[in-house]
Amino acid sequence: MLTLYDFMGSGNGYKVRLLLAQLCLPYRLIERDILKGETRTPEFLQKNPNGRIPTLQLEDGTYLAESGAILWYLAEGTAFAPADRRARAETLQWMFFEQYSHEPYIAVVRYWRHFLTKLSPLQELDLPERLKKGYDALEVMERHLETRPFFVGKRYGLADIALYAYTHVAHEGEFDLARYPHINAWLARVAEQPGYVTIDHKPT
Ligand SMILES: N[C@@H](CCC(=O)N[C@@H](CS)C(=O)NCC(=O)O)C(=O)O
Repeated sequence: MLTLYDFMGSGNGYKVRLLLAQLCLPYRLIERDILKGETRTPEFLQKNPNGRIPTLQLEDGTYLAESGAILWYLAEGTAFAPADRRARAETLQWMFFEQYSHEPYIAVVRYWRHFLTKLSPLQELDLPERLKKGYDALEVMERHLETRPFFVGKRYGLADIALYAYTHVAHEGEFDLARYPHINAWLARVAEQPGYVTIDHKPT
């Protein structure tokens, strides 16, 4: 059986838990508290030398890290990963966008404001720029969704899962999503997908 190492508040981990639920794949969840450094222990670093969740242990005992890589591994050959060359590349385009232009701002600001009791002076200094870049990413998404139901083609898939995870909790970083009608309509469409689970979902 698959084993997922995860922290329940994590959007990166939620991407994997959401897809696992939608694929109806059974798995074992092992929680690691990132606030207590539990992904930085020698034991965990043997599984993922980068010291981060999500980390998935496959049936053969090997480990796979990085939410995007795990999503592709699990979705290969299913309707969540397109078969068409152009659509596969577009899916990657949005997943790289999420990792470089979205997550470092929207997820990091949410982490600071939602999980930490106090920001460090450096974080306080960095906050306005992170907020600006987070809103830049939301603008790009809003424009793309003006004319489309989902990020790639007409179908819900990996790009939506990757971008949904931190966008739907962006308000926990005090991002104001009210000004993005197309993003809000897309968030609602994602939440209507078969097998959808919320960010606090654990396997039974
Ligand atoms: N690019 C990675 C990011 C993973 C990541 O940043 N994980 C965070 C939680 S969301 C973590 O494990 N932090 C604990 C630490 O760095 O010690 C992914 O997409 O999986």
